[in-house]
Amino acid sequence: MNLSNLPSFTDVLTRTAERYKSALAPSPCAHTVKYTQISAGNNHTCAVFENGSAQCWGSNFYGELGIGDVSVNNRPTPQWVIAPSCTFDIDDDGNVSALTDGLMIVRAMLGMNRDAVISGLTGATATRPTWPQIRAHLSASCGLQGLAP
Ligand SMILES: [Ca+2]
Repeated sequence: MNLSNLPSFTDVLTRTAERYKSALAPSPCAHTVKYTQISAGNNHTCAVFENGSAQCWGSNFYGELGIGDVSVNNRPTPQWVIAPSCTFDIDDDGNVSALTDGLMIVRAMLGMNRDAVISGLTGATATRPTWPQIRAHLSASCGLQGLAP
């Protein structure tokens, strides 16, 4: 075996450094849109793109990220914010009323549940006449997380 053909230790280090340099160096971002606004809370950050879409990352304990899911409390990578499709016709009876729909929202936000929220407030033609249906609507469509079961 001819040991004179082996690379020197310095050559090996130099080649190894060159090989991994590209992996360590930042590469240009592939996004074609840019952030226009960034807002940071204590444990989360949200950014708005110039097209109006938004991403948030960080703590999601209270649903801060707006991703419609609080099952994972921490999201270190940017998550697309789900645009709420909330209608204030909470019981879906075709009528938006502060005295019925608005009061149900207030009751739910105060921690009430079941009949304590809906009693006497759902319309006769409501397609969401029960607490589970209303709770699901408030949670999934309106982004109200942590409502009483
Ligand atoms: Ca209604």
